[in-house]
Amino acid sequence: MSRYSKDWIREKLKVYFIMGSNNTNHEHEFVLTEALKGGVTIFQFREKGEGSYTGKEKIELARRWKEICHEYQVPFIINDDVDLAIEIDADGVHIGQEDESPTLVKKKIGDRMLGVSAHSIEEVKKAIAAGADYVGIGPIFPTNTKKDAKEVQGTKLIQELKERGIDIPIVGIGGITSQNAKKVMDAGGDGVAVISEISYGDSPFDRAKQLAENILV
Ligand code: 3NM
Repeated sequence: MSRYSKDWIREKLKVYFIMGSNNTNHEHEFVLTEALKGGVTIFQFREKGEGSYTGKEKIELARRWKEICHEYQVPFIINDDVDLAIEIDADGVHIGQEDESPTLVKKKIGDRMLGVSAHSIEEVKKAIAAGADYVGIGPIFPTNTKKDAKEVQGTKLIQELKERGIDIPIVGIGGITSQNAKKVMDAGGDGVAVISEISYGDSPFDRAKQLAENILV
């Protein structure tokens, strides 16, 4: 069981911002705060890759960013790092197919939220069986942010999940901008997850606001 209802999760997934300290040219806390002010509804801490923080510094950064998100009543999700999520009492964990098994992760995190990246009907079904609260489907459009992203799949899988009546909250990811976000929602997505659209904007506030406006219509 999760501490959150499906409806609550669907609401929160709408404007899903993901960032690590190396995903921006701005001062990173500024980006996070501006994005939250602009209308982000859930945040994922994805601290990985070149120049990212590790060890104590990573823990401190996560703790700080969680506090900031909570000032805006925005849930704080951690990518991959289950131990960190438990240590700082994050609201959830997001894992990929290469990470620990979702069943095991769900056991460890208890009633916190579990998100799983999935690229096929089978992977979605497995995630549901393991107790996932939502699935991330991508890459919807070409992305430069994730170097090992799978083949671009458009909104096909999202549509297929809806057609088959597979009932789990869905967030699309990969190359999403305020211009193309509506396509994800029209296909049946509950929300859009973005990194660069917000993190590299001249004004992360404007980018988040625009994204929220374009999908919340
Ligand atoms: N996961 P941007 S694509 C983190 O396909 C991530 O599962 C993906 O960054 C997947 O919004 C992606 O800058 C990168 O394209 C998203």
